[in-house]
Amino acid sequence: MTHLSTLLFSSLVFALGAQAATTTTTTTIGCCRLLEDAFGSLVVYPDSAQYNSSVSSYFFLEQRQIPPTCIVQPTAANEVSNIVKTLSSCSDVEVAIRSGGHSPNVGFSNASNGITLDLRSLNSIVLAADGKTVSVGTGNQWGDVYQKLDSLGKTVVGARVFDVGIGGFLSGGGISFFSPRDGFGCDNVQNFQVVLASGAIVNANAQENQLLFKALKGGQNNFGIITRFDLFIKTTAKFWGGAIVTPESADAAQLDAFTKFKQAAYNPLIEIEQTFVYYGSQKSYFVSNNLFYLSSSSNISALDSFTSITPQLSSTLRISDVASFASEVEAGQPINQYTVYATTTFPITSTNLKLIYTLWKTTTDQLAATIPETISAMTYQSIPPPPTEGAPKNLFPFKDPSQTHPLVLLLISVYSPYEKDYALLQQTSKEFITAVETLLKEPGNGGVSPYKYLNYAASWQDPISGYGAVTIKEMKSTAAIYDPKAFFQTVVKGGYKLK
Ligand SMILES: Cc1cc2nc3c(=O)[nH]c(=O)nc-3n(C[C@H](O)[C@H](O)[C@H](O)COP(=O)(O)OP(=O)(O)OC[C@H]3O[C@@H](n4cnc5c(N)ncnc54)[C@H](O)[C@@H]3O)c2cc1C
Ligand SMILES: *C1O[C@H](CO)[C@@H](O)[C@H](O)[C@H]1NC(C)=O
Ligand SMILES: *[C@@H]1O[C@H](CO)[C@@H](O)[C@H](O)[C@H]1NC(C)=O
Ligand SMILES: *[C@@H]1O[C@H](CO)[C@@H](O)[C@H](O)[C@H]1NC(C)=O
Repeated sequence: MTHLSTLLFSSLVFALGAQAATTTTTTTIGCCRLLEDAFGSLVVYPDSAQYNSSVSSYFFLEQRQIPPTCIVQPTAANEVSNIVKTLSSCSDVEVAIRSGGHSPNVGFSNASNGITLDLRSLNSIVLAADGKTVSVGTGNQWGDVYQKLDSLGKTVVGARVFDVGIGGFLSGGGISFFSPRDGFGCDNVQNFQVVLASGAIVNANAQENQLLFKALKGGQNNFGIITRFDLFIKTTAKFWGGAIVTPESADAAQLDAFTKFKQAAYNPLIEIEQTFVYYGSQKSYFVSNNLFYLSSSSNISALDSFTSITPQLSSTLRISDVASFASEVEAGQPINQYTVYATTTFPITSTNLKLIYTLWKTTTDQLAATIPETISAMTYQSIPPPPTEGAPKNLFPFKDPSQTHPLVLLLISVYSPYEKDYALLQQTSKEFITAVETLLKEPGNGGVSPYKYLNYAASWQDPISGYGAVTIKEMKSTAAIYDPKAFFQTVVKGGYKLK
């Protein structure tokens, strides 16, 4: 449609829509005009600079492709509330909720031909007077929060990558440098400020709206729009960490080190991401270990099995702060790529990491034969321990630390600079996870946990099913209380749905 005909068409619909505003508006552009009538310049359309900058700020190319009809950019919770009320007077409209835009899953935080609520202007960061919590708008990037707190010797349990958003990360779980000690990011939320489908703005915490409080820790966008997170502040000194890169020749030693690390007594001060990676542009395999030890002294001995592996191509191990580490991890991420993330979880055995690695190399060699520029990465890390006895619960199926400590969280990510390869990336990730789970189910290989980390899951996976039947039943009754018309499960189509 040309710009002119869009304008003519929309002013016609606007005239009709305005007349019929008390009933329903049946087109997306009509709904955009209703919003514009109420919120003016917060509503932006294709071809404007604000619209372009919102679309191009999605981290992955597949989320930038087909544009929404309009994007609404609220700056405060009461605007979000009024926007939700207006949206409920529109029918047949698809709505997307977007914070940091880091989901790789197409349509999870955008609505092609729909209306995207871009929450990035909800970006205040306010320290409570008592110094115990910090109120963080969902639109911030974690790095902004770290920069504010580092200089005070304080921090929060957020992403390990500077530019990841608050909203998706915390509503899906959230794994931080501090997670081996402090649990998931969502377990360190004191209060969620939430806009419900009715437009009501409520608080969910250990005293108020307790069912909603639990449901938001892993339920992502099924219950409401979280506008603000009040996060418990942790005191932290600078700590030891960084990345060591080794060549393919060290792969066996690396697998051995991670196996020993998982089989040793649990140490809540150690956080490790061990990533096997292939760069098509260099036709080379590497291992990159992100190693962190939460102590301001350089405790080399606890991580000796990793730091002594040679040859090292590079090492950035040092004492530093959260913002510096998060910037470093961000710089290591491939950018401007079509990407699929997929995941599984399993208990360690003496041999299973090695067996999975062999499958991954075969998969990667095959992918590189079709997409020479591909990047393929597989990361092993740990599942954060569950909340301690008596603390508020999350939705995840773990009761005590003995259930999480042996678990390995596997993330595979496959990349191409070309849209034409996206279907192959999906197929490759699916075949790989299926092969890994088949292998793990063979006698002696450890088995597979039903838990799949929602923030790493592919669109073809179903992480909510891993929470278990009892929890899902509870989530459904919570949704029936807080969103009786199931706005967040039907109008907000993107994401893993309870239905
Ligand atoms: C480069 C990179 C690094 C990463 N690093 C980490 C890491 O260290 N640890 C980790 O655990 N994960 C990490 N992840 C995964 C990350 O947690 C998820 O991608 C997460 O969903 C990103 O949140 P976002 O707000 O940026 O995403 P978005 O794409 O904006 O949102 C993701 C989903 O959450 C929903 N949502 C967003 N905001 C709200 C809200 N306010 N209320 C209700 N629903 C909402 C959206 O509708 C969407 O379905 C990383 C991802 C990338 C791409
Ligand atoms: C949004 O999601 C749709 C699927 O609903 C997808 O086809 C499209 O590429 C995405 N568009 C944008 C602008 O992110
Ligand atoms: C917005 O992006 C479109 C498509 O890339 C481009 O044609 C247009 O000039 C851009 N407009 C502005 C104002 O940046
Ligand atoms: C160093 O590591 C050892 C072995 O893991 C541990 O016992 C000790 O407490 C650590 N010291 C510091 C300062 O963290």
